[in-house]
Amino acid sequence: MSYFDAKTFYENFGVDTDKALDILKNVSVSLHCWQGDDVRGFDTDPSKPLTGGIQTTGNYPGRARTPEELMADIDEVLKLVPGKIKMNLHASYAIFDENNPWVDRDKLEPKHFKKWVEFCKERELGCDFNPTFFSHPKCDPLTLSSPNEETRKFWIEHGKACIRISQYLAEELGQPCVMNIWTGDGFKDIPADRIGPRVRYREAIDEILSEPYDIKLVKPTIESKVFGIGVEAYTVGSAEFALAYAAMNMDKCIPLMDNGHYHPTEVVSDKIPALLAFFPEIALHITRPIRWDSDHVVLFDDETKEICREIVRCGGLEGKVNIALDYFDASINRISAWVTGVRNLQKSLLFALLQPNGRLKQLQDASDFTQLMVVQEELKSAPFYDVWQEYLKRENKPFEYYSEIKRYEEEVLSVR
Ligand code: RNT
Ligand code: ZN
Repeated sequence: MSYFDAKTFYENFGVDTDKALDILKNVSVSLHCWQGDDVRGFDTDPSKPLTGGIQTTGNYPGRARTPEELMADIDEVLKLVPGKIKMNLHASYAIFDENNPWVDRDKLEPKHFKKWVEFCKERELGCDFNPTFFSHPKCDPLTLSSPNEETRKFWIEHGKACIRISQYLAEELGQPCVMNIWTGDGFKDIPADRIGPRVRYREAIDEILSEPYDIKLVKPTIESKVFGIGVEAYTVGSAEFALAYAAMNMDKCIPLMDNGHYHPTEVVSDKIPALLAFFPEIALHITRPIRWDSDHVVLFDDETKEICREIVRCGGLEGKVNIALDYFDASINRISAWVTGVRNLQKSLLFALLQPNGRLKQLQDASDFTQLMVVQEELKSAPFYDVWQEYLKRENKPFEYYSEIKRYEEEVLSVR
């Protein structure tokens, strides 16, 4: 089928494919820098294991080991993905050199991210940011919820430094910076005191957010989690904790949902409209959990499509939903992991934009559940692929991308 035929097909359902493509190309998707180097960063010993309940598995060759390598890899990704990309950095990706020697995380400054700003400016990208509360000797193992005054203070100072860096990124790049607060704080086994760490965590976030920032430029988000590896029994920043914090501090921050952070039968697609009934703005980490928060590459699968359908149906593309990717696979080519995930998210957004949402809502409101099922099922085999191809064509991106990734692997990654 040609794009013209596909367009006519969708028109019969009242869907304008050109309009969908125009919307899609302006949807900002935050690209997580940490897929390129297995969440190692540049500020700690890369031979030390990750902590905080997250893990990368696999040792596919070619991991980026320096800022230069990571930036080159991101450029390769940008060549192959359509749409509007925003960078997403962690504080652990600070760049140190002769003029700016290593400092610990509580002493980080905007200047340590100057090279990233230059990188983003040259490519006209915005940038999101994350304090890094894991994989560091000062995790005792707790960070912001630690009973140890000195530990907690260190991490609060880190959080405040990150607010200043986020404000700098937003001002320099002319786009708001979403700054996500996530800690892996928790316990391997049944704790004796569950409320103590949570009260300390609440107070620590209060202190971080007392650092001055312009809420139009810096958007702090609070990410919850159910459990992590080695932290199976108790997570300080649980779903109720994070949501309650965001709800009580709506003028200061936004809730963030990662779809790997819930019990396996819970779905974030259903939580999006629940939150948007109260919050003017929310944030998402889109990932693929297999049985747990395994952070597999995002696929064009049912839940990703459903998440995107809710984003579209709830008006999320009009500034209500901040979309970021969050996964890390070290067992396959990392560029391919990145590109495949971004493209699948874009595909899912396109799929959602090609639904006759107004008509489907009418059928639901008229209790015509028979026709609702029939129409939705028919649309699953609509000529979606032709519209996707047209999108790539308009965006000047290759349809087949594996051969380019293979070339880059042979010429660049395999000689690292
Ligand atoms: C971990 C959280 C968190 C991290 C990144 C690296 O479970 O999802 O968002 O993946 O900050
Ligand atoms: Zn996440």
